[in-house]
Amino acid sequence: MSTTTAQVAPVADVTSAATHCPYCALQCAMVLNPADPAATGPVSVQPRQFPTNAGGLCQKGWTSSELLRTPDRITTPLLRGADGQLHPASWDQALDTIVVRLARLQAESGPETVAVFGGGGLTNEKAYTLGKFARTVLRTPNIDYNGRFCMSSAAAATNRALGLDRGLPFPLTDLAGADAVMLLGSNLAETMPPSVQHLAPVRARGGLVVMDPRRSRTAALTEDRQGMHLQPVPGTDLAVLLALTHIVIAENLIDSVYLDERTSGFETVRRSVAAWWPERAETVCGVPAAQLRRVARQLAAASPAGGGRGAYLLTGRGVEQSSQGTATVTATINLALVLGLPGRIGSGYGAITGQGNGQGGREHGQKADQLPGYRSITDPAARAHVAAVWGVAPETIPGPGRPAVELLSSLGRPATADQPAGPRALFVHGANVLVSAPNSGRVAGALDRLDLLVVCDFVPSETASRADVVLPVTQWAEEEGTMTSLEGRVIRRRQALPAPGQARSELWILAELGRRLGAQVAFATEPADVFDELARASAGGVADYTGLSHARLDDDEAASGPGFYWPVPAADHPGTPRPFQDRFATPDGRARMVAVNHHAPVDDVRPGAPIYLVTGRVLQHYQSGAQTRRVADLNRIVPEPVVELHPLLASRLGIENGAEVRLRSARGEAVARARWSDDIRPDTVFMPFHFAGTGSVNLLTSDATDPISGMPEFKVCAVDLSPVTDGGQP
Ligand SMILES: Nc1nc2c(c(=O)[nH]1)N[C@H]1C(S)=C(S)[C@@H](COP(=O)(O)OP(=O)(O)OC[C@H]3O[C@@H](n4cnc5c(=O)[nH]c(N)nc54)[C@H](O)[C@@H]3O)O[C@H]1N2
Ligand SMILES: Nc1nc2c(c(=O)[nH]1)N[C@H]1C(S)=C(S)[C@@H](COP(=O)(O)OP(=O)(O)OC[C@H]3O[C@@H](n4cnc5c(=O)[nH]c(N)nc54)[C@H](O)[C@@H]3O)O[C@H]1N2
Ligand code: SF4
Ligand SMILES: [Mo]
Repeated sequence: MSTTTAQVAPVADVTSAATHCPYCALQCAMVLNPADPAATGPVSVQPRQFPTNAGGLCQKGWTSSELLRTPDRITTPLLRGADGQLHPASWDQALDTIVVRLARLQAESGPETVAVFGGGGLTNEKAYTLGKFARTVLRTPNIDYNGRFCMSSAAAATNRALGLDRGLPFPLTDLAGADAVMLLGSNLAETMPPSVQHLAPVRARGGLVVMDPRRSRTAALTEDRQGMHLQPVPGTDLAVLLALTHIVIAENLIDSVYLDERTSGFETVRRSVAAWWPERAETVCGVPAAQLRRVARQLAAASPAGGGRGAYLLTGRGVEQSSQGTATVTATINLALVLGLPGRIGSGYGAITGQGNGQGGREHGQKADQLPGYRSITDPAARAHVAAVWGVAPETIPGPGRPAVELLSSLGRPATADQPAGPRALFVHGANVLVSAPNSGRVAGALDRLDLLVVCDFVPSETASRADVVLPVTQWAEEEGTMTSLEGRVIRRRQALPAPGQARSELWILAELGRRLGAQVAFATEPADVFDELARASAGGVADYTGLSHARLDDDEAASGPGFYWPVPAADHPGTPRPFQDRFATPDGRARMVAVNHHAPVDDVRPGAPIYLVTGRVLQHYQSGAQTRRVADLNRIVPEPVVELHPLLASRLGIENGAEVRLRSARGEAVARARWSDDIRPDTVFMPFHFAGTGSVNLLTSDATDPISGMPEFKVCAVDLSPVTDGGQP
């Protein structure tokens, strides 16, 4: 046990900071001006010019600084006492408690008994340190993160097809030049509002195509100038894509020169889509064959081979959060390849990354199967490289751990004939799994089985409120670091004010825990130093940051411009806005086409559960809502969960507009207020996942996962609905 007392860092007075929004991957640029840096006054937020947001912010960005002063901000460590309540404690008490209990659990059950759950909101520096901490101090393979819920299907498909997963392998501003942009299961108008301005020229040309079972705000944007909204049966996007590819091939709209020069596997894909003629696909997905033909022809006309200005296919969570998410993204890439789009200026395929550092979060080693630099943890050369940076022997680095859903369900589970015991302790850094994980009733049971739950957060999220130890951390405006945006652009997060009370950076917490646990490995705590180390660890990897440092990023921004696109393999390298121009990142440089086929959702509609439930987001709230439910302006606009349903369905079920509805699935029940809307298919209801308690939609969702990516099927499951009568009883 430690004998030194944790020192509280001196408070620096900071005034104005040019930084980026704390929330989504668009990473809109803003300037923060604290009225009174050391005390509790308000902090003003002003947008600043940056290519992706072009001076815009959404409501969440404008109100982001309110959370810095939230009344229930956690400002001291908290320990659960004998009375079952959380009580303030000193850092020494909190860290020593963790160390003593971890040592006992690991002595009893081995190193793997400790698990770590990270987040795509952590800076690159924190994500890197967390992965290093798990592998070198805890020596556990069991680390994964909420990006598994977000980007894992797109990542798996893109890595397989193109050899490298950088969400958008082109600047976002490139979209404006295209004749067609097809958004598949993405609602940009609510999830990244300032990005929509880049689509304006495309819309003016009638080139916006949106595929969504709802007429979302984004789908509505197609109506001004003959764009198109495809409204498939939930979970059938793959059938749509197979049909579109069928049409492009059958009508000889393919780019044969490109297919010959830049791809492999076309023949197998051609055969695999042969049976997906549009009339057959229509019976599966409900999209009229004529509309499928129109879209295929429009995309082909927009493509370089068709003589157009270019076309983009972009996927969002609507098509990816599926038990066939990897296959659906693969089919999207196949369609893009037959049209000759990827790797061409003005055309391409991209996945729209979600969380603030959803891109960097999947590069630096907090994913179960990865080491820093987007290296594979099973690759001996990658292990040797990273081991040398960490100063450990390669064989001491554990192998791959369990992906998120499996990790969560294994917590506290006793050993059985065919499964080892699950972890007994869990560290959570930057996720609120009790609200955001699928089948959350089961997650609650798993968290209850733990011997030790440690949560680092700055607000008492639902998950933190269940913890044995809560450690208070800094918020975005109180720390330095880097984020990697949806474009793969590495940018600087800058500190505007000191952290309140005893809140500390996770870099310090992990270093201090490492020290108290007797780590032989050194942990830097200055973000710029951590960055230099992660750059070395990334050297020669796919996501190569070798040529970057905080100083270079700062100089660049002062000079011209904002951040560098990875890979940046040398200090004089300008960065790589469009990595696939000359070749793909596969061994032979060709894009790999892989045949895929369609199957129904795992939890499909049936008697007793005849309605599709789809889930997603609304503009005002962010993710589990842990942050935005604490922002008064946002909570006033959207104070409670609402279930969107078509008036035809509502009247059949006797559900009034504004009445309470009970939803039931094979996993559980939830209650929400009905909102009639003819923007949704009459066989489908929509509910956002931003709320906790009885209004939490993840009580209903399925934890079936994609066999390749481990992505849960958040988007589609089967439910029944009934009006709530007499005070909550059905
Ligand atoms: N306001 C807000 N913005 C955010 C976030 C937030 O929580 N709130 N989170 C950020 C993060 S982490 C992410 S990942 C992104 C997500 O950004 P998006 O992917 O744009 O968001 P979602 O609302 O999850 O899903 C998009 C659409 O998918 C549709 N959908 C549902 N099922 C299906 C289906 O079977 N097929 C098709 N084609 N579409 C379907 C939904 O109706 C929804 O309109 O947003 C980021 N931005
Ligand atoms: N039904 C349904 N469920 C979904 C989805 C869906 O579309 N439908 N989408 C999924 C997706 S795409 C995502 S990304 C996940 C997101 O799910 P979560 O990651 O659980 O969502 P957040 O609310 O962002 O949780 C982040 C938590 O970390 C805290 N935090 C923020 N920054 C830091 C930091 O730097 N350090 C620490 N220690 N804590 C920090 C916040 O206060 C908050 O409590 O949800 C998934 N769940
Ligand atoms: S779009 Fe995303 S990054 Fe921009 S202000 Fe809104 S939440 Fe912040
Ligand atoms: Mo996400």
